[in-house]
Amino acid sequence: MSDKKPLVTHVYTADPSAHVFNSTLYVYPSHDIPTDIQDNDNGDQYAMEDYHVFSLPEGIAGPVTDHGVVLKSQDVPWVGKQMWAPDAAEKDGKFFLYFPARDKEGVMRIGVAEGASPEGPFTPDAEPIKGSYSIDPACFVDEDGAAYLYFGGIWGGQLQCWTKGHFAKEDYENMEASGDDKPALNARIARLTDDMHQFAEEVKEVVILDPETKEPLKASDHDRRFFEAAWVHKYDGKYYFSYSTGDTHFLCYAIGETPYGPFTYGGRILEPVVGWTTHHSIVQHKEKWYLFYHDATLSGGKNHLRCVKAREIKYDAEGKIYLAEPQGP
Ligand code: FUB
Repeated sequence: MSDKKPLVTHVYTADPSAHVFNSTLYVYPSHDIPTDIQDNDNGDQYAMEDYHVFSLPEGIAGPVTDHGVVLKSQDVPWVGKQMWAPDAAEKDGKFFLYFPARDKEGVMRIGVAEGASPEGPFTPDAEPIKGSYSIDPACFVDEDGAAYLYFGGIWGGQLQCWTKGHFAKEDYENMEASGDDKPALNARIARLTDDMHQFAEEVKEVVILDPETKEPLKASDHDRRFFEAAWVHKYDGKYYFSYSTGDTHFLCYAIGETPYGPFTYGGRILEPVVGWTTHHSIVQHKEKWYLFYHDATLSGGKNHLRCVKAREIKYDAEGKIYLAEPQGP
């Protein structure tokens, strides 16, 4: 396991969202910080307060530049605590940072901040995106310019509290449905407005189908059901929705014909790494495709002190993803 070197070693980083902007490879990760808070299923130990941006002008084997703090919790009026996994997007020469955090009432929401450069800084909107909830925003801008925000995460990510159209605090303790007769909770998607600051439509569910039964994955299918860390990329005209299975610690993917899906389960990309969480992104840089991910090797296995890594992925003739070099022991 975890046979690659961390890309960044002077700070702890996690949840890497990688993009190529202006021909340069950038990574937008969470910035993990030490805390005395004990690990729990709430994720209270992930107590992050700001974001850095990193560039890799020569690709994953070259030097990494830290562009410093580009947004911090004190600058966002609605944020209470816990700035979790962010993502970035570019549209019409402007750059956008999407980020989740608990608001002052402890409810996870998603915010947006805008900047003139991929390296930040980013100026946040005063309020979270209207109608947003839960965690792990991932912005996909399609070839026609339409932009979509995917989001959601169960357990500490609170997605299980949003099945009734409002935040149902009483559903928090359940964490998720269980049983072979119930569908799994789904990630969410909404197209963004042209200015990238709001949802342009009602939030919809991202359904993952079993390739055999063509039915939505079941709640009891913890090896394959969505938990958190949504990511979408396009390869050979198809939309790939990838995600973490959380408590079973896999990174998986599913393939669809449109940004909305439904997506048919395709397989695993990465086996469990050192540390509880697994979270990733997939990006093409020059001729190659890369998986950015994290583990907790840099801190000797502390779940909340993680490090970002990258490795090449390939596609077989059927479009199935595999690691260019198999994951080591
Ligand atoms: O980094 C905090 C949380 O841990 C992220 O939002 C999840 O995806 C998991 O990696």
